[in-house]
Amino acid sequence: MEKKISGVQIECRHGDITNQDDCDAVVNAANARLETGGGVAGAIHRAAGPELAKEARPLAPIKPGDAVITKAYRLPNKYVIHCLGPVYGNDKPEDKLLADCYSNALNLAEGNQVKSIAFPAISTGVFGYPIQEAASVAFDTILKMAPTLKSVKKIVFVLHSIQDLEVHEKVLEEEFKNF
Ligand code: AR6
Repeated sequence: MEKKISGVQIECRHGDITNQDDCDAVVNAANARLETGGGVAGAIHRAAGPELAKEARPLAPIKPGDAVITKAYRLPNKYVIHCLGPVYGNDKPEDKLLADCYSNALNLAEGNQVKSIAFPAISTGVFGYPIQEAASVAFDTILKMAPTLKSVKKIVFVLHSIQDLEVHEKVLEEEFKNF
């Protein structure tokens, strides 16, 4: 599914965040130490190689809502933007902290002349954020920021399951009605 707002294309696709060769940057659903881990962080660090953890180490620890940028090494992208999402039910207010991840990631992308960026569904795995609520926070933040973006022209949501893809498509459709 693809939508356009203020010249910014927003796309939802099924896939793996490590295979997004049409995007300048990919976002990592990181841990505070910016180390490898499970889910997205494990996949990104495995695919990028050990240089990624080496560059990231001095940037850690990060707080929920923060984003930092590194090179992408063996990934087919220029940059990895590492975001620490909130742990649902623990880091509060979780909706603001999750929104901060998306806005801070997009601001870093803008500052580094990134034209296209791929996001996973931050916080919706190990961190337990309900998928539909998380999608609503993500799209609300992105649609509000779209008119201010100068460099970023394509934002892709990469969903690991068809079910998560369907939820995102439905929420994106709904959110578009509010803009
Ligand atoms: N590509 C795209 N999406 C994926 C992939 C992939 N390769 N693998 C999983 N997902 P998670 P979090 C989906 O747990 O909730 C890590 O261990 C997954 O189905 O990666 O922010 C870190 O070290 C889910 O919908 O991130 C942290 O400690 C979404 O990506 C912690 O988990 C996010 O799942 C971060 O937890």
